[in-house]
Amino acid sequence: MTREPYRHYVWDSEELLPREEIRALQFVRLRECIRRCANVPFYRKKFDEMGITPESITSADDIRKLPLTTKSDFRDNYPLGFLAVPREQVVRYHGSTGTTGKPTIVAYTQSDLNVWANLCARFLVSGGLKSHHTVQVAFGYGLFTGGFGLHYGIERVGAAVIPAAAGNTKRQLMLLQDMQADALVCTPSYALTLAEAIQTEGIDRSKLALKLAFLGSEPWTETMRENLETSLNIIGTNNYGLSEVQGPGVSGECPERTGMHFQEDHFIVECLDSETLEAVPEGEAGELVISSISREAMPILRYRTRDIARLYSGRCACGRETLRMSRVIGRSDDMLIIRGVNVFPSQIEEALLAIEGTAPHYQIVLERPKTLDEVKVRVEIVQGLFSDKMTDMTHLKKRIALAVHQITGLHLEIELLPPMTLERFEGKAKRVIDNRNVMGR
Ligand code: DLL
Repeated sequence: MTREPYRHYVWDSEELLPREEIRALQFVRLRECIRRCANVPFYRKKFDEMGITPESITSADDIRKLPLTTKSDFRDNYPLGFLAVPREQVVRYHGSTGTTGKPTIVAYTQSDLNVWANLCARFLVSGGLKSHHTVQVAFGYGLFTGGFGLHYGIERVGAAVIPAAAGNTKRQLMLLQDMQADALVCTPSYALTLAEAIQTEGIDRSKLALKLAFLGSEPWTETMRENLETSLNIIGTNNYGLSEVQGPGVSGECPERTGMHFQEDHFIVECLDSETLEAVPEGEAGELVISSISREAMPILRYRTRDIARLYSGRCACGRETLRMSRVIGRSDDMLIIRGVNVFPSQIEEALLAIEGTAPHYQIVLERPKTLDEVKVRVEIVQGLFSDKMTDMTHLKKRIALAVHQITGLHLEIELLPPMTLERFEGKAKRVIDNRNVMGR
């Protein structure tokens, strides 16, 4: 790929702040943030108990002295217990759909929306977006932050948005062809669904104008990226975010692709051991804990994301000196403990995709017929390779089992499926089917 000079991948000058200036800005913003948090009863109580005042914070490192916030704190303060401004200053609400019951509601002032659009513009530009591009957004528009977040970021860059919204794959394909979008925004698993549909519908790839894809909102692997880049003929960049601290725009990749740059002038990120809550050494996997230090409506301190990733420091060739995060290895709540071994679905994906002949469609099924957990990995075979010949399939199964063993250390049961057997996704993929609680009912 011939690449333009790095300045073409930078949206605003703050992105290139030297490290010391980032830390100085974080300190100033953190103090202001603590003042705002004092309007939130949950934090006020904690501050009183812990003796925290804005003046007791003397550097950005003092983030460690502050209380943690968890998903259940949001639940306990549903819907608007974390609001730090009078309700009349709120101009937008979003939320994340929890797996259990009520969503987590997040609120934004006009200034929060402005910052958000800017932060999305940053990762879009660092992934190659230009004002002359047309972008098809295939994320849900609604409480989910993906659709609206990316939408306003794209407009901020001056590119044109096609707000196609999630799903309706046939219509997505029609729009891609007719409107000649250069860029696509969706989850990696939906990009896969689209790539597959392009093939099955017999659409001539050269008739599409797609060049870029901004993919995020769920874990995916490097092999999945290679797969999507080849099948869609795009450059796919990864971006990360979560509703509780804003939505998309928390971090995103630059052309170097050596991790996603944290937007550290607006967020302070830590990487902690989930058990001890101590910082892990740089480069080691831990839980990301994020504070949104510039938000007005809902400033959040040290939110335990449950996302497991690694953090790296050091100046990137792109000029940014912000911390970079690795791909999300998995969520601590998605971590499977199989016969005492910790496994993330992404590790199983990595193993499956390393084997030629497997399709990137798989499911991990957990069952507990008696007292022990049993795990089956169901994986689709690519068109043309699924064979009636027992020996071929047994051989393939063995190779997959070996690859899974090499990466996870576990011998798991593998089930091969004909193409197009498993469910396809419009938003975030659901890879783990946990039947353990329904067994024996
Ligand atoms: O998914 C925000 C978002 C929208 C990010 C669009 C990027 C693009 P939630 O629905 O609150 O918000 O889900 C947040 O999704 O804690 C991660 O577990 C996961 N996640 C988000 N981005 C990535 C990514 C949006 N690039 C949760 N890689 C987070 C892996 C991701 N996981």
